[in-house]
Amino acid sequence: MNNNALTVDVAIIGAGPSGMLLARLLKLNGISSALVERQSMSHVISRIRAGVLEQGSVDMMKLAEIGDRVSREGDQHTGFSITYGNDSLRIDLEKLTGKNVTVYGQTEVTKDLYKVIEQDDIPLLEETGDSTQIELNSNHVMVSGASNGTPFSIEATFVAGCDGFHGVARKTIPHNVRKDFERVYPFGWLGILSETKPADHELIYASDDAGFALCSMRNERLSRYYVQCSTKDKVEDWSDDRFWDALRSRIPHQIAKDIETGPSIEKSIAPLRSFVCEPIQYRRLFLCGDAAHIVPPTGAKGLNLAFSDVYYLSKGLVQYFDGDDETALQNYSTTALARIWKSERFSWWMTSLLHKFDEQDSFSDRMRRAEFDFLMESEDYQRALAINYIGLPY
Ligand code: FAS
Ligand code: PHB
Repeated sequence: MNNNALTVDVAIIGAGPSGMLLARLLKLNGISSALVERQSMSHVISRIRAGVLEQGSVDMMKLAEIGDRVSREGDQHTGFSITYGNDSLRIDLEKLTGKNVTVYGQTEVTKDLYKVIEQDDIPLLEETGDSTQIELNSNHVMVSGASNGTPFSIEATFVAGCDGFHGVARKTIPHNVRKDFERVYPFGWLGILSETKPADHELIYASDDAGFALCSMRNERLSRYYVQCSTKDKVEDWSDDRFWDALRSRIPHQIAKDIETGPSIEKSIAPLRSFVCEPIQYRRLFLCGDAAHIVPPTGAKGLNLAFSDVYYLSKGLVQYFDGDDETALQNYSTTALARIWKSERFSWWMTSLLHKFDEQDSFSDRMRRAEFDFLMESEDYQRALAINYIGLPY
């Protein structure tokens, strides 16, 4: 007996930021959806991930009518620093572009979204594990599985794959239709949270002969730090003392000498890759966010790119269900991929500039240093960086 037989306009696989933002925007436009999530929502909300929102993402939160808290509690940043050894360059976002970015953790975004998903009473089938299956038919889709052991089936007009890099949706596009583009980096990021005063009031992207480090924050008593590590490393290989020593050795002495250290309250290693799937739509299936692409977090683009995907897809779905026309929906993949590839390029460039590649020869080291020196000297080059960092137009 099927305990959950739903019929909605759009089935959404994945209740991370992409899936929940899409569900919310559709609801506000009178389009019904149902969310399917492999984990428990408490697990989804507990994940520590992105920290920087482009203005476009904040605008999307306002469009979804969840912009109050981020406007109140989000920290406006008018610039950030890039350092190389003891040399430091501040990228003045406000002067170079007239725009800022907002520091507001993805955890908070997810909490804001989940609150309205519950208020909107949008069906959310959680703890589905790997049970979810997608059936693409000519005039509808079927999504089925088991939520907490209870079978469900969803009949819908379309299905949105918002289920991240390891999800099931992308695999539904046949291999002879889909082309994957990938670069796996020979290093990862070891990240910690500590209840300490952040190293500076702005972010510091640091590079040194020993490798990359990032000083970020969530608030004035919660710091978020990362150091480049080997892909072979395990979290248990990195004591707090080893982490702090590595961080201090990769940032300018002037900053390192005053850094407040303390116990890590979260510690994790993220692998780094660039990845794009083409196309990101197939028949009645549309991919959004990490299901469609992955960027190394060096450019702070992952979450922000997911939001622009949702902007394009929600616009196309609203036009379709309003009976206007199907053009935007038919062109979703082409439109979204144009912005995706430019963000992929920026994230790859920032990663290449700031990380030590194991097999890097002395010539490549000099190229990295020369890139930094040219950035120091050229306001035009700084402006090109700033335009990408604050977020390219949708
Ligand atoms: P998500 O991966 O957030 O959400 C996908 C959801 O789908 C998950 O809840 C998952 O449980 C669910 N799912 C998966 N398979 C499923 C299935 N078969 N059925 C149902 N549900 C399924 N970006 C930055 O900008 N800065 C960072 O510092 C940063 N750090 C990151 C660290 C890590 C470890 C990871 C993995 C990503 C990081 N990112 C970072 C990128 C991250 O923020 C993503 O861009 C963002 O979460 C994208 O959101 P979604 O597309 O919703 O994907
Ligand atoms: C973070 O605060 O987690 C963060 C900030 C900027 C990045 C990546 C991560 O580029």
